[in-house]
Amino acid sequence: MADTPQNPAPSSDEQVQREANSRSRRAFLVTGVAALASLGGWRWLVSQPKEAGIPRPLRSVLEANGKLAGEYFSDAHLAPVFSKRLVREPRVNGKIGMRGEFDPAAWRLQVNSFTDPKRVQAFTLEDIKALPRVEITTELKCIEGWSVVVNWAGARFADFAIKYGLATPDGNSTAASAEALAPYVRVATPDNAYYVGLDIASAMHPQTLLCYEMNGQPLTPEHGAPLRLAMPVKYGIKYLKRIGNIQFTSQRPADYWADRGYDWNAGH
Ligand SMILES: Nc1nc2c(c(=O)[nH]1)N[C@H]1C(S)=C(S)[C@@H](COP(=O)(O)O)O[C@H]1N2
Ligand SMILES: [Mo]
Repeated sequence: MADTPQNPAPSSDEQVQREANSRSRRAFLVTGVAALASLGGWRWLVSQPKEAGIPRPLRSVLEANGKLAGEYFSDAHLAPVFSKRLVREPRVNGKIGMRGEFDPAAWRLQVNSFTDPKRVQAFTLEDIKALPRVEITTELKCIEGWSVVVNWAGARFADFAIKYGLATPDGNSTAASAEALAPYVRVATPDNAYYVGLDIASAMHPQTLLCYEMNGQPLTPEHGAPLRLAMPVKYGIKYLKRIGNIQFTSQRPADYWADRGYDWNAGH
């Protein structure tokens, strides 16, 4: 989070609300869950017995993960989507972890193995771009009190984790049980100066993206090139720019702003 909020770029609330209401969140929910179901890794999950419409293993993982609980996939927890006509350029807000020397050409996304954190896999931007491209237009809300509608493009975090079997101890994307999934994810800048902690349900949420484009353009360095998080179910503090490292973990990871008194979940 940056310095003092200046020149906030508020979206027209009324217009935004109208757009939100004109869309069927239910339809979007179905699309999101169907997208998960189409991934081989989730096939076992959706075939499981359901409890209130949510496959039981996922529900138990969600419950084990605390207050977000089994309501997670209800429409109340899908962020509204908007028309692209409403997008604005967000100001550059927050430069923690982005100040040092940085060579985008040498950049790799490093992922520590869940079971053996010393084992690191490196991915290129091309690896991320090879995953299905997903575009969403949602509201970026900063905890400082401003918000702006932004169009994000990138890969679903879930597609990445599932394709490479990153969230399971055996590196297998078809986990035998949901309990085998890492309960948490830590994401940090290459210099580790900015870091966020995520529960696995938020990380695997269908609207959580590893983004390489913003408002139809490649990400600029100030907005987090080559890769940043966008997760519209959370406040902007979780939209970590310039991702360097991802770690699946069983311990709830530290979080830069939670360490400074903000809510660790930072949902809204
Ligand atoms: N590396 C890094 N990422 C960050 C921050 C930061 O200070 N450093 N600030 C966060 C905050 S508080 C917000 S609101 C958003 C703002 O994104 P933007 O600069 O693209 O508008 O980035 C988030 N990601
Ligand atoms: Mo923010």
